[in-house]
Amino acid sequence: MSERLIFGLISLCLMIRCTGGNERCGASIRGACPPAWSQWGDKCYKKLSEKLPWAEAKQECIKMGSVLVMPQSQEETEFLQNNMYSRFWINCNDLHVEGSWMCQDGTTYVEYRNWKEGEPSNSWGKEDCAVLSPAGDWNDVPCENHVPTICQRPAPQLHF
Ligand SMILES: [Ca+2]
Ligand SMILES: [Ca+2]
Repeated sequence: MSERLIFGLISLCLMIRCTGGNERCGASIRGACPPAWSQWGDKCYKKLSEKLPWAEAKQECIKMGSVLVMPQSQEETEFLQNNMYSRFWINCNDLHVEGSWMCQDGTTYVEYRNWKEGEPSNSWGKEDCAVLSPAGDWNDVPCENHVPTICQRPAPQLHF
């Protein structure tokens, strides 16, 4: 049975149990992440066990019905560093136009930037993918580097 199906069945059971005006019940279900996913706010996160090149990392997340992580605040970054990895790929690249960085939360363009001083440096003319460094700020590195990966997906929203 797929993870999605199991989660769907759990949600359905909870939904049936929670009919009948139990308000606390409804509130506790909203935003629950699937098993093996960690929650922060309205997002769910999962780390991959393998270090991967950027394009493969992005693809692996899509295979799991998620996207490559794109933290948009210091608070979110701290949660990820404390609970997942201290260093990981983020969904930012300048592969299409050198120096023009595209950061995306799924398909939504993200304005937030947190480059380390002196970055992005495009060192040796071949740094087109962004890594969140242990200090919490960003650096551009070669996309073929093998780096830890975190995937994200929205927390399911169940309305009663
Ligand atoms: Ca570049
Ligand atoms: Ca760099």
